[in-house]
Amino acid sequence: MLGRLLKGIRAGLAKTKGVFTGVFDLLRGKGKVDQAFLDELEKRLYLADVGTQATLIIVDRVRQAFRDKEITGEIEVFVKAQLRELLAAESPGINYQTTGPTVVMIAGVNGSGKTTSIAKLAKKLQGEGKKVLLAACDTFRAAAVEQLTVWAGRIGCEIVKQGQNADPSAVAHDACEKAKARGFDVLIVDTAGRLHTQTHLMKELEKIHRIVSRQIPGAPHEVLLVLDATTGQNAVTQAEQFSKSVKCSGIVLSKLDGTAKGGAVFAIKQKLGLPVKFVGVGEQIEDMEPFDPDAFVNALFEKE
Ligand SMILES: Nc1nc2c(ncn2[C@@H]2O[C@H](COP(=O)(O)OP(=O)(O)OP(=O)(O)O)[C@@H](O)[C@H]2O)c(=O)[nH]1
Ligand SMILES: [Mg+2]
Repeated sequence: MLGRLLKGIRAGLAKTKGVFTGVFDLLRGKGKVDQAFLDELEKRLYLADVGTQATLIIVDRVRQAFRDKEITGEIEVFVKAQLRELLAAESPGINYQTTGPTVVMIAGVNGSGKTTSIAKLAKKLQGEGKKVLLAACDTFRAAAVEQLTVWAGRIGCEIVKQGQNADPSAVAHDACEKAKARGFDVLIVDTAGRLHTQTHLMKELEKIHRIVSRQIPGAPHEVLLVLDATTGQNAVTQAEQFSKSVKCSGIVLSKLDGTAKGGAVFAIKQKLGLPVKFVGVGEQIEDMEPFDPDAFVNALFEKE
């Protein structure tokens, strides 16, 4: 299991790994842990997009543990452990309900990878034996319903939809009814891309949330924010702004395959306290991995 996981993340992280080479070259070098070394470590972690806060924490801990000591293999082990610890999540994966459908709501800005991530997630859950229903609540963008319908057809998944410009909350309502009546295990709700500044669209998101919570106790059980990893630190800012309107439970970090900015997972976790739950590593249906901090950090530090 871990082997397969590592393989997917490894491939997806090829570019980010390149940036992290700077960090582990330093840790595998010779000399002393002096101020020059610590400054260099700070610079290289920062360049790897780890983010200011997470970088300062790591450098400070290295300073406390190794100041004036020789650089040995121990320091690499230490830094890896620190990186893992920064990413550790209390609730990895989906928070499944034992009774009634588990509702997973997906949100994010335009083009971040929401719909693709939904298809990937649905396929993964089906593979785990779950009965999955999709709700096409992006009625705003032309062809959005069609796009989700095509995915549903490909993976053999049922979908609740209405036409373009229908009220997304009405679609969500119908989907909840169907999920309950027909014993679906998981309902995944697609939503239109939006910016936090688009007040009416943010209100609409809140309304979908409200409707779902009225229909099914405790729902939505997950609100996953899909962030495009290629936007690096902007993804962090985006998440910060989004979280002000809807309470998110985790992140899906998409497009990790196309970027050297995968280090942003550290900044996201540090700044927002939101766990990355899944990562997207390509455009194909199988290109999604549950996020595993150990596998992630190991993949970053692996030699070619
Ligand atoms: N390389 C790569 N491309 C991805 C990944 N996830 C999504 N994409 C691509 O990103 C583009 C946008 O994906 P969508 O899933 O349509 O994004 P969305 O957030 O639903 O977009 P809107 O509904 O328009 O807001 C598509 O071309 C996807 O194939 C990923 O993990 N890796
Ligand atoms: Mg979409």
